Amino acid sequence: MKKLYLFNLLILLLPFVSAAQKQEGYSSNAVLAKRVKTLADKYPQYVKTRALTETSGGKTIWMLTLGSGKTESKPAMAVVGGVEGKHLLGVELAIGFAEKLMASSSTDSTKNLLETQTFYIFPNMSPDATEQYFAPLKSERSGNATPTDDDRDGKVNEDGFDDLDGNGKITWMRVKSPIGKYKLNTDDTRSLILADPAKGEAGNYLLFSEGIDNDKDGVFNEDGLGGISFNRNSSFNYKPFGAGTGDYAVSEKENRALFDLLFNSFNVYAVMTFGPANNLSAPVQFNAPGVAKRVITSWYESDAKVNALVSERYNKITKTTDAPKVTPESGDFSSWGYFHYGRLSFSTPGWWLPKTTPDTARKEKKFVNEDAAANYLRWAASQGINNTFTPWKAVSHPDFKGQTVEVGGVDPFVLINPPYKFVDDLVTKHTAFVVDLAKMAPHLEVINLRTEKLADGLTRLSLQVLNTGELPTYTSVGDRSYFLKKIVVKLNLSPNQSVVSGRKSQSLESIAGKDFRELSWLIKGTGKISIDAGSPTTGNKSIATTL
Ligand SMILES: [Ca+2]
Ligand SMILES: [Ca+2]
Ligand SMILES: [Ca+2]
Ligand SMILES: [Ca+2]
Repeated sequence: MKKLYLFNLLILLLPFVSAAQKQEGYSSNAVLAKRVKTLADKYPQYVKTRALTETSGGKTIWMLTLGSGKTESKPAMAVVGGVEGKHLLGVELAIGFAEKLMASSSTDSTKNLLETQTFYIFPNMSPDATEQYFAPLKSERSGNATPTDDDRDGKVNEDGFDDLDGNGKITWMRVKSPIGKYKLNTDDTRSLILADPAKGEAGNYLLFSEGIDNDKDGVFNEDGLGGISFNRNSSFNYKPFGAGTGDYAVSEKENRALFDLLFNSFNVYAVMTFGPANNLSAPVQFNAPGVAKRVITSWYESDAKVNALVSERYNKITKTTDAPKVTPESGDFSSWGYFHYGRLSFSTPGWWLPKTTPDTARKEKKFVNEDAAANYLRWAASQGINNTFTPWKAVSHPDFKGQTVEVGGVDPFVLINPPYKFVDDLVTKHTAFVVDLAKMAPHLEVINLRTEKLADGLTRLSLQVLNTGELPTYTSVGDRSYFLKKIVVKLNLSPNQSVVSGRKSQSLESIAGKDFRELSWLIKGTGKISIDAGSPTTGNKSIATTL
């Protein structure tokens, strides 16, 4: 009798137990720390974790090293998430990659990958900012906790968002006004669009983020929480004095710590960023004047060709379409990865709002005015999502006495982060892509070693140094950088041998994917001779023969 009761109780509790074990949503810093620790505990032979640094807000920047044996002497890829604090998905794609790769670590192909390559994973570079998603007041934030005076009025954080309707999230505020530049979108009157004076349209709404002008300077929410953005503080195309850029490039601890680590990691052949920039759905375009300048602004032609090859794979594997065109913001991390770090640098947001088609069953018409909010609402309806829009509701507002002020609109975060139930599939696809990219890595082989006896005790020794990978041994932009090492080929001679022609030690210019270099020497003397070839991004090979 008692047994039966217990059994029934267990059956009743089961759904709750499994729900509690399942990952229910995006990860807070506490949950991310747990996921990092779980990986290190579960796969000690492959996973090493460390705190790279702490942000000004006291939050840990995690680093995971995946691989086996001497990880620092194998070709490596850096995988970086959370470069943009609003983009929670980027964190999931980076840590999710580590989890999926480890989950497959008993298969031969993953084992082989982990024996030959290293992955440096930085799942969240903006932990101060991403935490705003989990805060009692939910609002989009890019900056860390460094205090900034964004509007240079001598005061810090004096005018942040204000939750006027008390719903725990910062949405939008519209004010009826004849000087307003916005009008209701006739395709969906829940959204507002800019009126087009060229078409004789007049605006009748002012549109702001939700809040009051706390410091009465006439501007709304111009300087709130959120200091310096990781993705605007890099040295390439750095623009000082902008909101969130910092006083100088790489002023922030997290930027500095990551850049120092990467500059010291000569073995990194590619940087994979999960962030706003996107050169994977469509590759960068080579632009000749852009590489003729002293400070180059275009990818080199050969590197752009590699980008095109990688982009082709990305589209094939992830099957994503309709990606919007994005211009990287100034000081962004992914551009730094190419222009200043000199590596192949790839980036994708991983998800974007699909282009919707009208649902005729719902009597929807084709949009006349393209608008992200209207498109989102149509897409959300098709997905059965009906809790991410706050209906516009009048509030009394101290800065607009006697005017109609309404608060409402689309929730923060939802335009760039999909519902969490989509995340697992996105992680699976992007993990498959990153693994494929790793398989394209430069890889060195020394082949066709031949010896030919000549007169006077001389031997001609020749061989080919082959790059079996599809990526080059280093980039064209890397030629301008100290931080990329060339392949060095070195002869180890026996005591009675000498090199008559050819160099005992030489470095090789970049070898393109599937390409090779032919080398030959004239050697005097007999006995054993060995040749070492290698570089940090390609791995090393040794080959020996007897003359
Ligand atoms: Ca200020
Ligand atoms: Ca609100
Ligand atoms: Ca203000
Ligand atoms: Ca405010």
